[in-house]
Amino acid sequence: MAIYGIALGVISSTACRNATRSVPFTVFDQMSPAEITEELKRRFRRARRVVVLTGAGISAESGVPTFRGGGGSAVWRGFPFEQISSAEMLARDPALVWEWFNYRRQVISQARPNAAHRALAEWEKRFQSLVVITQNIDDLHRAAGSRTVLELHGNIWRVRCLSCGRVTENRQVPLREIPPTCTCGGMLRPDVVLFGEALPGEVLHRAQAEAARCELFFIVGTSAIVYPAAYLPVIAKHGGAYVVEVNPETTPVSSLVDVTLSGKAGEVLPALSEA
Ligand code: BJW
Ligand code: ZN
Repeated sequence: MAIYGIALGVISSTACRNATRSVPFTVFDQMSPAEITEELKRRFRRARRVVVLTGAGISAESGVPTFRGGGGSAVWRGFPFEQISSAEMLARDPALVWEWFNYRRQVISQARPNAAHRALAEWEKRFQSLVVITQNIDDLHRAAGSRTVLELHGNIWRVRCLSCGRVTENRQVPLREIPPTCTCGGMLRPDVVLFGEALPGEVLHRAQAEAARCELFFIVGTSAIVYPAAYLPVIAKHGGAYVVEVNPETTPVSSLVDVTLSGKAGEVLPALSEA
């Protein structure tokens, strides 16, 4: 049986205005639960410290478009997302960047955690330590009930004032004002990490430390090309962890990992829970 995975959300200019999007589908080979090897099952049963690095692919089955995959990458109003999700664009045209985020806030507000997010929330009860390190800004891990979540790239529901620096939660959808302003009168920005910006230092250090000392490291639904997140599986491997990739496509880390479970996160992770 073939799996149809959402590999890429291509968001066009008209699509944005109409709040619709075209999503090409890619046929992926199915991973069957039988491919969960005896060794992985044994390690899964015995592990005490487990770390899971997640990317956009884990939220694809919740209806949140990925950035890359299936050989393409997302475009919005003619802008490649690398351009519009960049520090440079925020400085040049904050209103445009806010419109991009306003659109995505609408999409994400409709999304609910899927079976993969739920499986990871359940794994917290199973292991002595389970840390989810996510590149996602959609908050779906917390919505699923995960408590130990390290957000490397921020959170779409937080805003930061460019004048007073205050960080606040803002769940207004759609935004009434673009760009939104702080109570101090300063301009707000999304509290996310754009290209060319540093990751939150404390979060990154904790993620690196957790990767270095875990026994089992999962890398789920990420193209593993954005740094420094993409370096975490390398740290885990050097620290002696057994590294498992869950993705319907191969990635630059596929050659480094101990085992690749080729399939959709929403099918593979619940199957692992049963292993
Ligand atoms: C499924 C599935 C299903 C589909 N189940 N799977 C070293 C070398 C080269 C470059 C650099 C380097 N170090 C830094 C850089 C520059 C840059 C970088 O990495 N560039 C690369 C692209 C080359 N990095 C940065 O700029 C970072 N900053 C930095 O390093 O700062 C240094 C600094 C220090 C001091 C002062 C100043 C600066 C910041 C990176 C921030 C990334 N931000 C974004 C946007 C966030 C805001 C927004 O949302 O708009 O984060 S980019 C985008 O990519 C987003 C994601 O979190 C990130 C990763 O993407 P992810 O999650 O992997 O998703 P996709 O779409 O790529 O992949 C989806 C995968 O899912 C695919 O593989 C599918 O097959 C799979 N999939 N369905 C399971 N059902
Ligand atoms: Zn302010």
